[in-house]
Amino acid sequence: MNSKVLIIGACGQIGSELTQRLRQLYGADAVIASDIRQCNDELMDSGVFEILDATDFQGIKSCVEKYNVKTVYLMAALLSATGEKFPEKAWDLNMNSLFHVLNLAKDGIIDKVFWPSSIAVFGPTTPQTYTPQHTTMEPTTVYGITKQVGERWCEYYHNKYGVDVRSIRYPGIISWKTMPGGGTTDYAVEIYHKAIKNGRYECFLSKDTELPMMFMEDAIDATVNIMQAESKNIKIRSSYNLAAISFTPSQIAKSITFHIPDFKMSYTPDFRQAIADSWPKSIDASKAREDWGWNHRYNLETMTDEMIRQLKMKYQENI
Ligand code: AKB
Repeated sequence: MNSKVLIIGACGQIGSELTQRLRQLYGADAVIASDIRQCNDELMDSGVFEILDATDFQGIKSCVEKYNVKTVYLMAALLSATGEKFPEKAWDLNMNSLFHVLNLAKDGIIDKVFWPSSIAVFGPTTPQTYTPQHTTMEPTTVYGITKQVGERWCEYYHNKYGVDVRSIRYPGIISWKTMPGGGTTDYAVEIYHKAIKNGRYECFLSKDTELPMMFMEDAIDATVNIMQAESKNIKIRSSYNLAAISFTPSQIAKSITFHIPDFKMSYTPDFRQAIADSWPKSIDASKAREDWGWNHRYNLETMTDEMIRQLKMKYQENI
């Protein structure tokens, strides 16, 4: 049986689009999608799907053996805002799922692992602009702590056991197919939906809160590129800084008014403001560029054009 790819957390914002891209690249039969719940019809109908709990080692191992899986993308995680509400659950899910997958690689059952880290590994003592790859990291969220610790474990498993694990520090990801869930950067997706449906949006961050962001197409390209790169080119085995664009809520609102002139934005910061304030405003991704040729394609304007175009069609279809 040919070797296969397994995506754990395939119903999430990134997992769902990654699954479809990998199915296009490697063939529908070669990519096993899994999640703790059923996904949308498009994903469920496009290839094999398994219900899988990312904290269940035996469940993951059985699925890997059943399909002769050699590469695992571990996309299941509790994000920053939800993690603050359920700290123990965030620790349990984010850490144990990683150990399970790293241990399968250590035991030679799988060959390759992708694990997403995040800009949440940084904290208030980190330089906020053009944040370097190697710098002070004192995360203040449970999610950030799990990602920081996870990075150390990835590097440890690579150095000690030769595990081929690859990772990138995703910024906020903006997409139109699947909603994000439980993150601090989610406002930058919600805003487009509300702009089209209601013509207004109440933002939970203040107007000048600048954060690193990226359009989904670029995030998927980065994920595929780092996984396809030759192993010798992956010189960082904790996680790579990744960057595309940075903007504030008022700047994204302005880009929307170009398409929807009457769009109105108001600001009512909540607990997520403190999380956003602890994160960088922009990121230095030069190591990813040097080592595996990272480059982004979308800026704020081209991303807004695409979001508005796609969401208008999507809402039109549902009328
Ligand atoms: C979040 O806001 O928690 C995530 C992230 C930046 O990792 N989108």
